[in-house]
Amino acid sequence: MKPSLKLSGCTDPLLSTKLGGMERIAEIEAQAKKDVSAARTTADLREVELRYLGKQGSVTGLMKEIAALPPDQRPSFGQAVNKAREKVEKLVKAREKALKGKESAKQSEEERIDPTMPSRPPRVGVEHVLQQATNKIKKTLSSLGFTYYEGPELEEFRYNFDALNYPPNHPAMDEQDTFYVSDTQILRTQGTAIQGRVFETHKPPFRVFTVGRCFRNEAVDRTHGHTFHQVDAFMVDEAISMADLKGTLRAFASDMFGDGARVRFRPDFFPFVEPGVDYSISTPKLFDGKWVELGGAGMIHPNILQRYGIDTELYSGFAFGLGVERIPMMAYGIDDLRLFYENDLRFLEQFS
Ligand code: FA5
Repeated sequence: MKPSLKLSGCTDPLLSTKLGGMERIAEIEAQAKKDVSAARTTADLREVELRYLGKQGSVTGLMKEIAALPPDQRPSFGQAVNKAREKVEKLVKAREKALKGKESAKQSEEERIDPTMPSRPPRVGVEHVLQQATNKIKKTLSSLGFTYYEGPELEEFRYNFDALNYPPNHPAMDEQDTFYVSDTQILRTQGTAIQGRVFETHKPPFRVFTVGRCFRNEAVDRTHGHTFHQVDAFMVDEAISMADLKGTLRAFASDMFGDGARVRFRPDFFPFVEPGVDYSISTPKLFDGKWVELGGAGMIHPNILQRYGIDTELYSGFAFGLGVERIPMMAYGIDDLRLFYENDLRFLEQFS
């Protein structure tokens, strides 16, 4: 005799039919078979599995009903449900294997590497435009007989100011406010700070230059940075005059900007030179031929030479200090120095 079912607690609509228990088992099994083979992906299959074998699944629902049957019907109904469950489990497993095989074949195809493809060309970097300018400056000044000297960026106050003839508390220092690390150590404001170090260790004649970073407490704009670069050079020998300074800076301008570059000197004040000038250049091609100031220059103040025991009757010297950023700005018509520091490759790669 076929077991009949009470339908209490049953959530599956199939079970609420009037079918006999065994027929319903067969029906659920048949439906499961169809659903399993209709699953196209392992994710679909997981849903089907839950629908039949999950906590709320139809096969699980059948199991729950065993207890509600009269005791004599329980064994045969229970066995039939168990068999159905095993069958559905097997079907799911077999389908899972097939789907996984297909999916991994598809994945390997998608991720296939073709070792015969030509490799991407290596990306070759470009030397930073300020480094290029620095190299060119070094080459030019070396060819004019100057020796490269490196001073520290974290400089002693006395080399940056006292040794350069700044009287204590002189207002000229206000123009070069900087970052103080201690009362005696600062981030150097000017390349000229190397002078004292060279005078302490060298005897004239000499021609020396340095290129490096300088720092100032500055409101940043198109032509001013809090960090920037300067080239600073000086020469001490017998009977050096303004003519030597002008000739050197004219040669420097021609080398950096070509023969069409013009130079201009106008009186200016710096505590460490007398007389002092500012140095500007103009080229017909750029900035409509307008004058652009590159830096300051002058004859080294006798106070400085005497401070280091140099006979000022015999020796004299000139010095100049220029902004490095101004050189590529002038050469390439760049009107904002902040571009050098933004590290935008679209800008930097133009200078290869
Ligand atoms: C000086 O620094 C002097 N040491 C130059 C000098 C050396 C004069 C030897 C005489 C003898 P000045 O503060 O003007 O001078 O700076 C020189 C150049 O450095 C400027 O013309 C400019 O090109 C560059 N410069 C100065 N401050 C900045 C800044 N904040 N950002 C970018 N460039 C700067």
